[in-house]
Amino acid sequence: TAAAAPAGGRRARLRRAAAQVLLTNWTGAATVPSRALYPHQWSWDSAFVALGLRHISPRRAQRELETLLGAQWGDGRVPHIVFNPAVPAGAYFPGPDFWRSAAAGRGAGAPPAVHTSGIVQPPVHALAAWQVHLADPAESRRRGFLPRLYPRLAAWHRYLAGARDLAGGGLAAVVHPWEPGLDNSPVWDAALARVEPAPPGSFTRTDLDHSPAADRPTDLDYARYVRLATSYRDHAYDDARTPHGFAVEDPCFNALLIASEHALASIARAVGADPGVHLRRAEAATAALVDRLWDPAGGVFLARDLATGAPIPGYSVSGLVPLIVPGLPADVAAGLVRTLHGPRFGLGRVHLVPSYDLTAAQFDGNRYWRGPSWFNTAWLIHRGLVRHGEHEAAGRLREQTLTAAHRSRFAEYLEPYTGDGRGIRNFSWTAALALDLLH
Ligand code: 2M8
Repeated sequence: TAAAAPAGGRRARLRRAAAQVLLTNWTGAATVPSRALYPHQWSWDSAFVALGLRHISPRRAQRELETLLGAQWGDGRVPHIVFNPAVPAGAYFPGPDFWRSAAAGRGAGAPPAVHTSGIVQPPVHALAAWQVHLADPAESRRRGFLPRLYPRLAAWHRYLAGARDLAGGGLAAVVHPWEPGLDNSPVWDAALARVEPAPPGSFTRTDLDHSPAADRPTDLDYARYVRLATSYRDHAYDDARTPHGFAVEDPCFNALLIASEHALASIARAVGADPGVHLRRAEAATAALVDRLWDPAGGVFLARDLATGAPIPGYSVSGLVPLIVPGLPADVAAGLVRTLHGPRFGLGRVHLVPSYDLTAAQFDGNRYWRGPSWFNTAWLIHRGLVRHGEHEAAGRLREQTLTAAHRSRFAEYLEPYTGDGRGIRNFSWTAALALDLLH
């Protein structure tokens, strides 16, 4: 179902509509993913938003990242949510009164005056910061954007490469299914099943006020998410002390860290610092990624469960995202491209790239990260295809993504076979990444 390219007039309309979404979702210092469902600042959303915003207002794109990194903790972690104090505490669960960052996170250096969550999300920020700089280098220099961001981004990467290398194998681990951003992916099912759910009635979900239950994680998923987050909080968000009930090395998370480490080398060069440390770290992490997570038989990267030490069987879009990694061995890249076009992901035959294996029993085309196609992963795969010279496939994916963004009114995600929008509309990263693909 490769869609026809939107013609000139349609492109201009799409551009205007996408810009309008970003204007509406801008709160004065940052962009919310959605006014209703996600009324605060999210970490990787902001990085994707900045990539689009730079085409409308490079200055605003800089502010987006500055606001997020302004809430960074002393230990280097960048929280996955920065709470907006103007939004009522009960508008989103789990909110500031659940995470209690300033008190519980004091030992880890949580900022005293900003409320944040205590977990993280994929590190797309250096990659975004470098692109934002390139959009208007003069404005960036005038505002001292890179010199101010560089130490913060470097500390963020040091946290992930240090405290989060739980297995000591050279990759960062995620300790909650919200951290990789692919919340209820079937890949987490087995690891999550070992987590004792929080008692029913001990918390109240707010997401179901805004999105159909069939498109969202289940109550049982949430009970386990709550248990894990509570335990981390009650151990002062200390990675060494917390008995992590969930610890996984995720390919998408680590691929983004590597791509961002390359971007950080460019940033280092621009501010007169040594890029060597970043390039060496990127090279070592790429070797670890291939060594620990590549599955040559499947032609995909698999997550590794640190509780069992074994790879997690299950093909997720996360395992294809390493296509963005510079310097990936050629046979690995070729394997990923083959898998993308194969029956499990059906590139060109379904809409965008499904978040989970189309042929698997767990595939559910409506439910969040268990099958629907998402625009951020499509954008990453597009970038990976371009990197590996797959221009025709990249061009088709780009046109499909633009058409789908328009037709679905910037849906959060799509049913892959019909291309129908799911979740909420006017979703920020959908609009931002469509804008970026228009340029
Ligand atoms: C979703 O996750 C949040 C929790 O962080 C939620 O379900 O409430 C995910 O899609 C995540 O990747 C995304 O960053 C976030 C905000 O768009 O929503």
